[in-house]
This record gives sequence, structure tokens and C-alpha cells, in this order.
Amino acid sequence: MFSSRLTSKLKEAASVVAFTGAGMSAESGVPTFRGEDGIWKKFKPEELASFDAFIRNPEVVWEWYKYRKQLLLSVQPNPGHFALAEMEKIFPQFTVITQNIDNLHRRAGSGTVYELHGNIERNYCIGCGMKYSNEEIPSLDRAPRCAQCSGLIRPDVVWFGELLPVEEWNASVAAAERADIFFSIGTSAVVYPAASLPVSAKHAGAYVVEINIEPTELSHQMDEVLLGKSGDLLPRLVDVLKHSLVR
Ligand code: BV8
Ligand code: ZN
Repeated sequence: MFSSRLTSKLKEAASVVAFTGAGMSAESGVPTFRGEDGIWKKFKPEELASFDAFIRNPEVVWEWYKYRKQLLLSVQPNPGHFALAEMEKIFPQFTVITQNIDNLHRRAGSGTVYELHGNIERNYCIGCGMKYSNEEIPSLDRAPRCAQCSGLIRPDVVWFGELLPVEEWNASVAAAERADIFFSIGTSAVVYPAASLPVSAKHAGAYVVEINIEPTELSHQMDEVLLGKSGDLLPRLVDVLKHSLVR
């Protein structure tokens, strides 16, 4: 199933990174951004996932995030998420770097998770910075307003044109540069600067492996491309690891 090169690299790896995108959560029923059922299909990113769009039309942007928050109440982590949580127990150093805002890695039990694009379960007031969980947000019929200063409340996610959270970004770059193996899983690798991480890892000496149901713009720079669903391939990798670790 897997090349002897990959299995031997896995056996001797000390530091491993899993960099994930929307494809990681596709098997949980969360629509991806650019696939045929992709959510960007119905909307244009700049129309919804940008601060300008939010200020111009907070009700429409909240409509979209309300829909996605609602959806996430009914989805579960899939075997791919659980396999990554397993890997954290197997490798001396294991880091998840995700572009996803669905919180599914943490719900599957992963401990070290850097969320480069924020988390849809968190919100904050653009006026005074007051934080709100989804449950604490005042009624969602229109764009919710802050109880403290009546400023607009927004989802704590990174929109286009916005900077990524500095600590998470710096920690992710450091993890990519010290990785022995770097997995790029379920991402079309078109959104920057996140998409630069697999190449940075490769230049720093990591063995880079792509897991995707189809080739991407990154594929030609990868050491290996495993074509298949992350929910299938990741648990199989964990099986190989467990058997190879048995003395
Ligand atoms: C910034 C949060 C700068 C919101 C998101 C440099 C070069 C080019 C462009 C730029 C650049 N620097 C900045 C830009 C602009 C922009 C950008 O990259 N645009 C792109 C579109 C060209 N970047 C930014 O604006 C970033 N900010 O750089 O600020 C700056 C500098 C100075 C001062 C101020 C600012 C911020 C980007 C963050 C945007 N926020 N999300 C929300 O989600 O609501 S992006 C959004 O796209 C999600 O986070 C998503 O994760 C991400 C990437 O998409 P993918 O995860 O890859 O998902 P996609 O659907 O595309 O692909 C799914 C893949 O899975 C497919 O390949 C599919 O085949 C595969 N798949 C499907 N099923 C499975 C599977 N694989 C395995 N198994 C399966 N079952
Ligand atoms: Zn406020």
C-alpha cells in the first residue's frame, strides 16, 4: 500500500507535521471551498470572507457564517481526524497545522493544533474586542451587536486581506522547518501564506507527502503523492506504524 521509502522514513521520523485543508473535513460532511459542491461556488470569497464585505453587509456575511455554524453542530470528526490524534501518541513530536475553522481536529483529540485561519466557534466585538462563544452571541436574527459597547460582533476567523495570527504562524513555520516528514492533506494549496508551508518544509529538508483525491498545484514538488481519501489513507498509515513499531 505505501512505498518502502515512506514506511522507512516513518519509522525513523522524530518530528512530523500534518498540514490540513478543507478536504480533511469533507468526509465529515463539511463542504470544501473549491470542489464541485464547494461553498465558494455559491458565493465569491471577496463577497463574504473579507472585512470590507462584512462592514458593507454584516447581515449577509452573518447569514453565511450562521449556516456554517449550524452545519458544524451536526458533523463529527471522521477517521482521518482520529488517525492524526493517534499519530500524536506515536511520534516524539507531532503538530497539526490547519487552515480549517471547524474545530474538528481538537474534537478528535489532537493536542497541538495551530489554527492559521481562526475558529468558527469563537467570535469577538470589533468595537471593544469582547470575546463571545457561539452560545453567548445575542440573537442571530440580524448581525449581532456587543452587549458591552453595541459594536458589531464578528466570527474569529481570518478573512482575505487579513493577517494570520502571529503566534500560530510563527509556530507553524518553526514546525515546518524542523519536520522530518510533512504531510499536506486535503488542501488545494492556493491560499497564501499557508500554502507556502509545504515548500518551506521541503527546502528545510523534510520528506513532503501529499494526500489528496486529485493532484494539486503542489503535487509536482512533493516527494510522494498518495491519491485517495484522507479518511481512508490516514488510518491505514496508523496501522502500518503500529505494526512496524511492534518489536
Ligand atoms: C494575507 C477563513 C496579507 C474564513 C480563509 C500571495 C500570493 C497570492 C495571493 C496572496 C498572497 N498573499 C496574500 C494573498 C491573498 C490571499 C490569497 O491567498 N488568495 C488566494 C485565493 C489567491 N491571502 C490572504 O488574503 C491571507 N491574508 O496574506 O494577508 C497581508 C499582508 C500584509 C498586510 C495585510 C494583509 C488570508 C487568507 C485566509 C483566508 N481565509 N478561511 C472562512 O473559512 O470562512 S481561506 C479558506 O481557503 C479556508 O481557510 C480554506 O481552508 C482555505 C484553503 O482552501 P482549502 O482548505 O485548500 O480547501 P479547497 O476546497 O480549496 O481544497 C480542498 C482540497 O481537498 C482539494 O484539493 C480536494 O481535492 C481535496 N479533497 C476533497 N475531499 C477530500 C480531499 N482530500 C482528501 N480526502 C478527501 N476526502
Ligand atoms: Zn464591544
